[in-house]
Amino acid sequence: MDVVTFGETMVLFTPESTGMMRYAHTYSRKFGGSETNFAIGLARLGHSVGWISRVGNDELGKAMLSFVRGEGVDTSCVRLDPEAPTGIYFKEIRKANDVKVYYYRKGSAASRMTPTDLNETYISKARYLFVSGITPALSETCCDTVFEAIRMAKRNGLTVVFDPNLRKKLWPEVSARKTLLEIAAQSDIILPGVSEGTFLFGDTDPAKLGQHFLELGAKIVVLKLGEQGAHYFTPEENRHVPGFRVEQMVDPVGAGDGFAAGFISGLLDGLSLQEAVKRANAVGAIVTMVNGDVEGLPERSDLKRFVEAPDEEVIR
Ligand code: KDG
Repeated sequence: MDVVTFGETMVLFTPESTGMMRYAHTYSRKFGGSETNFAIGLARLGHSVGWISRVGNDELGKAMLSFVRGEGVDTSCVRLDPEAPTGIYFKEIRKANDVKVYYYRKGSAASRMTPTDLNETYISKARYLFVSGITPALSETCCDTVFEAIRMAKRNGLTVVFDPNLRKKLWPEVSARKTLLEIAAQSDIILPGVSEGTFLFGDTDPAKLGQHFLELGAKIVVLKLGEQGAHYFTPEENRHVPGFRVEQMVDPVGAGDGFAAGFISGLLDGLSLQEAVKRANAVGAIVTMVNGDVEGLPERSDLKRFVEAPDEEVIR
Protein backbone atom coordinates (compact mmCIF):
# COMPACT_ATOMS: atom_id res chain seq x y z
CA MET A 1 0.00 0.00 0.00
CA ASP A 2 1.27 3.47 -0.84
CA VAL A 3 -0.41 5.56 1.83
CA VAL A 4 -2.43 5.15 5.02
CA THR A 5 -4.47 7.81 6.76
CA PHE A 6 -7.08 8.07 9.48
CA GLY A 7 -9.61 10.60 10.68
CA GLU A 8 -13.26 11.55 10.66
CA THR A 9 -15.41 11.68 7.56
CA MET A 10 -18.84 13.23 7.84
CA VAL A 11 -22.07 13.29 5.97
CA LEU A 12 -22.13 16.65 4.25
CA PHE A 13 -25.34 18.51 3.49
CA THR A 14 -24.71 21.18 0.94
CA PRO A 15 -27.46 23.68 0.04
CA GLU A 16 -28.95 23.89 -3.42
CA SER A 17 -29.23 27.68 -2.97
CA THR A 18 -26.80 30.40 -1.97
CA GLY A 19 -27.34 32.75 0.98
CA MET A 20 -27.84 32.38 4.70
CA MET A 21 -28.23 28.82 5.92
CA ARG A 22 -31.49 29.62 7.68
CA TYR A 23 -33.17 30.09 4.30
CA ALA A 24 -31.76 26.94 2.72
CA HIS A 25 -34.46 24.31 2.42
CA THR A 26 -33.05 21.86 -0.06
CA TYR A 27 -29.74 20.11 0.37
CA SER A 28 -27.70 17.53 -1.50
CA ARG A 29 -26.20 14.79 0.55
CA LYS A 30 -22.51 14.34 0.00
CA PHE A 31 -19.55 13.20 2.11
CA GLY A 32 -16.49 15.06 3.27
CA GLY A 33 -13.54 14.68 5.59
CA SER A 34 -10.03 15.93 5.12
CA GLU A 35 -8.38 12.51 5.22
CA THR A 36 -10.82 10.78 2.88
CA ASN A 37 -10.73 13.78 0.54
CA PHE A 38 -6.98 13.22 0.41
CA ALA A 39 -7.32 9.44 0.11
CA ILE A 40 -9.89 9.65 -2.70
CA GLY A 41 -7.61 12.15 -4.46
CA LEU A 42 -4.80 9.61 -4.40
CA ALA A 43 -7.04 6.73 -5.44
CA ARG A 44 -8.30 8.72 -8.47
CA LEU A 45 -4.69 9.19 -9.49
CA GLY A 46 -4.13 5.43 -9.32
CA HIS A 47 -2.39 5.03 -5.96
CA SER A 48 -3.28 2.50 -3.27
CA VAL A 49 -4.50 4.04 -0.06
CA GLY A 50 -6.14 2.88 3.17
CA TRP A 51 -8.32 4.82 5.58
CA ILE A 52 -8.77 3.97 9.27
CA SER A 53 -11.78 5.37 11.12
CA ARG A 54 -14.99 4.73 12.99
CA VAL A 55 -18.39 5.46 11.57
CA GLY A 56 -21.76 5.05 13.24
CA ASN A 57 -23.51 1.75 12.69
CA ASP A 58 -26.33 3.69 11.09
CA GLU A 59 -27.72 4.20 7.60
CA LEU A 60 -25.64 7.30 6.92
CA GLY A 61 -22.48 5.61 8.21
CA LYS A 62 -23.07 2.65 5.93
CA ALA A 63 -23.74 4.93 2.96
CA MET A 64 -20.51 6.77 3.68
CA LEU A 65 -18.51 3.60 3.96
CA SER A 66 -19.86 2.33 0.62
CA PHE A 67 -19.05 5.67 -0.94
CA VAL A 68 -15.43 5.76 0.25
CA ARG A 69 -14.94 2.09 -0.62
CA GLY A 70 -16.52 2.69 -4.02
CA GLU A 71 -13.98 5.42 -4.67
CA GLY A 72 -11.24 2.80 -4.40
CA VAL A 73 -10.00 3.46 -0.87
CA ASP A 74 -9.32 0.43 1.34
CA THR A 75 -11.73 0.56 4.27
CA SER A 76 -10.93 -2.81 5.83
CA CYS A 77 -9.80 -1.08 9.05
CA VAL A 78 -12.91 1.08 9.49
CA ARG A 79 -15.07 0.04 12.45
CA LEU A 80 -18.83 0.44 12.73
CA ASP A 81 -19.60 1.84 16.19
CA PRO A 82 -23.06 0.84 17.43
CA GLU A 83 -23.01 3.38 20.27
CA ALA A 84 -22.45 6.69 18.51
CA PRO A 85 -23.73 8.39 15.37
CA THR A 86 -21.90 9.32 12.20
CA GLY A 87 -20.91 13.00 12.26
CA ILE A 88 -22.67 15.50 10.03
CA TYR A 89 -21.77 18.88 8.67
CA PHE A 90 -23.60 21.54 6.74
CA LYS A 91 -22.19 24.05 4.30
CA GLU A 92 -23.51 27.56 3.93
CA ILE A 93 -22.63 29.02 0.56
CA ARG A 94 -23.06 32.79 0.94
CA LYS A 95 -21.77 33.21 -2.59
CA ALA A 96 -19.31 31.32 -4.75
CA ASN A 97 -16.02 30.98 -2.91
CA ASP A 98 -17.53 32.22 0.37
CA VAL A 99 -18.37 29.04 2.25
CA LYS A 100 -19.00 28.54 5.98
CA VAL A 101 -19.30 25.19 7.71
CA TYR A 102 -21.45 24.11 10.65
CA TYR A 103 -20.52 20.91 12.47
CA TYR A 104 -22.80 18.40 14.19
CA ARG A 105 -20.06 16.00 15.21
CA LYS A 106 -19.65 16.18 18.99
CA GLY A 107 -19.70 12.64 20.41
CA SER A 108 -19.64 11.16 16.91
CA ALA A 109 -18.38 7.64 16.29
CA ALA A 110 -15.08 8.93 14.88
CA SER A 111 -14.50 11.18 17.88
CA ARG A 112 -14.45 7.98 19.99
CA MET A 113 -11.41 6.56 18.19
CA THR A 114 -8.65 5.36 20.48
CA PRO A 115 -5.18 3.92 19.78
CA THR A 116 -6.84 0.46 19.75
CA ASP A 117 -8.36 1.41 16.38
CA LEU A 118 -4.87 1.34 14.87
CA ASN A 119 -3.54 -1.88 13.38
CA GLU A 120 0.25 -1.69 13.30
CA THR A 121 0.64 -4.51 10.78
CA TYR A 122 -1.70 -2.65 8.42
CA ILE A 123 0.11 0.66 8.90
CA SER A 124 3.52 -0.96 8.46
CA LYS A 125 2.62 -1.92 4.88
CA ALA A 126 2.36 1.70 3.74
CA ARG A 127 5.10 4.12 2.67
CA TYR A 128 3.42 7.30 3.91
CA LEU A 129 1.21 8.12 6.89
CA PHE A 130 -0.96 11.21 6.39
CA VAL A 131 -2.36 12.97 9.46
CA SER A 132 -4.33 16.18 9.64
CA GLY A 133 -4.64 18.64 12.50
CA ILE A 134 -8.39 18.03 12.59
CA THR A 135 -8.20 14.61 14.26
CA PRO A 136 -6.42 15.71 17.48
CA ALA A 137 -9.11 18.37 17.93
CA LEU A 138 -11.93 15.82 18.05
CA SER A 139 -11.27 14.36 21.51
CA GLU A 140 -8.47 13.43 23.88
CA THR A 141 -8.52 9.85 22.68
CA CYS A 142 -8.35 10.98 19.05
CA CYS A 143 -5.37 13.12 19.97
CA ASP A 144 -3.67 10.11 21.63
CA THR A 145 -4.45 8.11 18.49
CA VAL A 146 -2.64 10.64 16.31
CA PHE A 147 0.52 10.42 18.41
CA GLU A 148 0.32 6.62 18.55
CA ALA A 149 -0.08 6.42 14.77
CA ILE A 150 3.01 8.58 14.35
CA ARG A 151 4.97 6.33 16.72
CA MET A 152 3.88 3.27 14.71
CA ALA A 153 4.78 4.98 11.44
CA LYS A 154 8.25 5.85 12.70
CA ARG A 155 8.86 2.34 14.08
CA ASN A 156 8.04 0.95 10.65
CA GLY A 157 9.95 3.44 8.50
CA LEU A 158 6.98 5.35 7.03
CA THR A 159 7.26 8.99 6.05
CA VAL A 160 4.94 11.11 8.20
CA VAL A 161 3.03 13.80 6.29
CA PHE A 162 1.17 16.47 8.26
CA ASP A 163 -1.39 19.02 7.13
CA PRO A 164 -2.10 21.33 10.12
CA ASN A 165 -5.67 21.92 8.86
CA LEU A 166 -6.42 24.36 11.66
CA ARG A 167 -10.14 24.33 12.51
CA LYS A 168 -10.69 26.99 15.16
CA LYS A 169 -14.32 25.92 15.67
CA LEU A 170 -13.13 22.62 17.12
CA TRP A 171 -10.78 23.61 19.94
CA PRO A 172 -9.30 26.46 21.96
CA GLU A 173 -6.46 28.30 20.25
CA VAL A 174 -3.92 27.59 22.99
CA SER A 175 -4.39 23.82 22.82
CA ALA A 176 -4.50 23.94 19.03
CA ARG A 177 -1.18 25.79 18.82
CA LYS A 178 0.55 23.51 21.34
CA THR A 179 -0.66 20.25 19.79
CA LEU A 180 -0.16 21.26 16.16
CA LEU A 181 3.41 22.30 16.93
CA GLU A 182 4.04 18.97 18.69
CA ILE A 183 2.79 17.03 15.69
CA ALA A 184 4.75 19.23 13.28
CA ALA A 185 7.89 18.49 15.30
CA GLN A 186 7.41 14.78 14.61
CA SER A 187 6.60 15.07 10.92
CA ASP A 188 8.82 14.59 7.89
CA ILE A 189 6.69 16.58 5.46
CA ILE A 190 4.50 19.51 6.50
CA LEU A 191 1.90 21.14 4.24
CA PRO A 192 0.70 24.33 5.99
CA GLY A 193 -1.18 27.33 4.65
CA VAL A 194 0.25 30.79 5.33
CA SER A 195 -2.51 31.61 7.84
CA GLU A 196 -1.73 28.41 9.74
CA GLY A 197 1.96 29.29 9.80
CA THR A 198 1.07 32.74 11.10
CA PHE A 199 -1.17 31.21 13.77
CA LEU A 200 1.62 28.89 14.90
CA PHE A 201 4.61 31.24 14.74
CA GLY A 202 3.24 34.78 14.64
CA ASP A 203 5.17 35.59 11.43
CA THR A 204 3.57 36.47 8.12
CA ASP A 205 6.61 36.32 5.86
CA PRO A 206 6.54 33.05 3.88
CA ALA A 207 10.34 32.67 3.92
CA LYS A 208 10.42 32.94 7.71
CA LEU A 209 7.50 30.54 8.09
CA GLY A 210 9.24 27.95 5.93
CA GLN A 211 12.32 28.33 8.09
CA HIS A 212 10.35 27.96 11.33
CA PHE A 213 8.81 24.68 10.17
CA LEU A 214 12.19 23.35 9.01
CA GLU A 215 13.69 24.20 12.39
CA LEU A 216 11.15 21.84 13.96
CA GLY A 217 12.92 19.04 12.08
CA ALA A 218 10.85 18.60 8.89
CA LYS A 219 12.66 17.49 5.75
CA ILE A 220 10.20 19.14 3.37
CA VAL A 221 7.81 22.02 4.00
CA VAL A 222 5.38 23.14 1.32
CA LEU A 223 3.71 26.42 2.17
CA LYS A 224 0.41 26.90 0.34
CA LEU A 225 -0.14 30.37 -1.09
CA GLY A 226 -3.62 29.98 -2.60
CA GLU A 227 -3.86 31.20 -6.19
CA GLN A 228 -0.21 32.20 -6.06
CA GLY A 229 0.76 28.54 -5.85
CA ALA A 230 3.13 27.27 -3.21
CA HIS A 231 6.67 27.64 -1.93
CA TYR A 232 8.64 24.59 -0.94
CA PHE A 233 11.53 24.54 1.54
CA THR A 234 14.09 21.87 2.34
CA PRO A 235 17.30 22.33 4.36
CA GLU A 236 19.13 22.61 1.00
CA GLU A 237 16.87 24.70 -1.22
CA ASN A 238 13.63 26.60 -1.48
CA ARG A 239 11.57 27.61 -4.47
CA HIS A 240 8.28 29.22 -5.41
CA VAL A 241 6.09 27.20 -7.77
CA PRO A 242 3.38 29.34 -9.45
CA GLY A 243 -0.27 28.35 -9.18
CA PHE A 244 -2.89 27.84 -11.88
CA ARG A 245 -5.49 30.41 -12.78
CA VAL A 246 -9.01 29.19 -12.30
CA GLU A 247 -11.78 30.80 -14.40
CA GLN A 248 -14.53 30.26 -11.90
CA MET A 249 -13.90 29.23 -8.34
CA VAL A 250 -17.01 27.55 -6.92
CA ASP A 251 -16.14 25.86 -3.63
CA PRO A 252 -12.70 26.04 -2.01
CA VAL A 253 -13.39 23.36 0.62
CA GLY A 254 -11.16 20.37 0.02
CA ALA A 255 -8.59 22.23 -2.08
CA GLY A 256 -5.89 21.70 0.56
CA ASP A 257 -6.60 17.98 0.66
CA GLY A 258 -6.42 17.84 -3.12
CA PHE A 259 -3.13 19.72 -2.90
CA ALA A 260 -1.77 17.11 -0.47
CA ALA A 261 -2.96 14.27 -2.71
CA GLY A 262 -1.31 15.84 -5.75
CA PHE A 263 1.94 16.37 -3.88
CA ILE A 264 2.20 12.85 -2.45
CA SER A 265 1.14 11.42 -5.81
CA GLY A 266 4.07 13.32 -7.36
CA LEU A 267 6.50 11.94 -4.78
CA LEU A 268 5.17 8.39 -5.29
CA ASP A 269 5.73 8.82 -9.04
CA GLY A 270 9.32 9.94 -8.37
CA LEU A 271 8.82 13.52 -9.62
CA SER A 272 11.18 16.30 -8.56
CA LEU A 273 9.94 18.49 -5.71
CA GLN A 274 9.17 21.26 -8.17
CA GLU A 275 7.08 18.97 -10.36
CA ALA A 276 5.33 17.42 -7.35
CA VAL A 277 4.37 20.89 -6.07
CA LYS A 278 3.16 21.80 -9.56
CA ARG A 279 0.91 18.71 -9.52
CA ALA A 280 -0.28 19.69 -6.03
CA ASN A 281 -1.16 23.19 -7.25
CA ALA A 282 -3.04 21.74 -10.20
CA VAL A 283 -5.11 19.27 -8.17
CA GLY A 284 -5.91 21.94 -5.56
CA ALA A 285 -7.06 24.34 -8.29
CA ILE A 286 -9.21 21.75 -10.06
CA VAL A 287 -11.01 20.89 -6.79
CA THR A 288 -12.15 24.50 -6.35
CA MET A 289 -14.05 24.47 -9.64
CA VAL A 290 -16.58 21.90 -8.50
CA ASN A 291 -19.13 22.00 -5.68
CA GLY A 292 -18.25 19.32 -3.10
CA ASP A 293 -15.18 18.25 -1.17
CA VAL A 294 -14.23 15.34 -3.42
CA GLU A 295 -16.33 15.59 -6.57
CA GLY A 296 -13.73 17.68 -8.40
CA LEU A 297 -10.72 15.48 -7.65
CA PRO A 298 -9.18 14.67 -11.03
CA GLU A 299 -8.24 11.43 -12.69
CA ARG A 300 -4.92 11.37 -14.54
CA SER A 301 -6.51 12.39 -17.84
CA ASP A 302 -8.28 15.40 -16.25
CA LEU A 303 -5.05 16.45 -14.61
CA LYS A 304 -3.11 16.20 -17.85
CA ARG A 305 -5.69 18.27 -19.72
CA PHE A 306 -5.75 20.94 -17.02
CA VAL A 307 -1.99 21.25 -16.78
CA GLU A 308 -1.71 21.55 -20.56
CA ALA A 309 -4.59 24.07 -20.86
CA PRO A 310 -5.42 25.35 -17.38
CA ASP A 311 -7.83 28.01 -18.61
CA GLU A 312 -10.20 25.48 -20.07
CA GLU A 313 -12.89 23.98 -17.95
CA VAL A 314 -11.66 20.44 -17.45
CA ILE A 315 -14.48 18.81 -15.60
CA ARG A 316 -17.93 18.91 -17.09
O1 KDG B 1 -10.35 20.10 4.26
C1 KDG B 1 -11.73 19.94 4.02
C2 KDG B 1 -12.40 19.49 5.27
O2 KDG B 1 -12.35 20.53 6.20
C3 KDG B 1 -13.84 19.09 5.06
O3 KDG B 1 -13.93 18.01 4.16
C4 KDG B 1 -14.56 18.70 6.31
O4 KDG B 1 -13.04 17.25 7.41
C5 KDG B 1 -13.69 18.25 7.45
C6 KDG B 1 -13.60 19.11 8.62
O5 KDG B 1 -13.32 18.57 9.70
O6 KDG B 1 -13.78 20.31 8.50
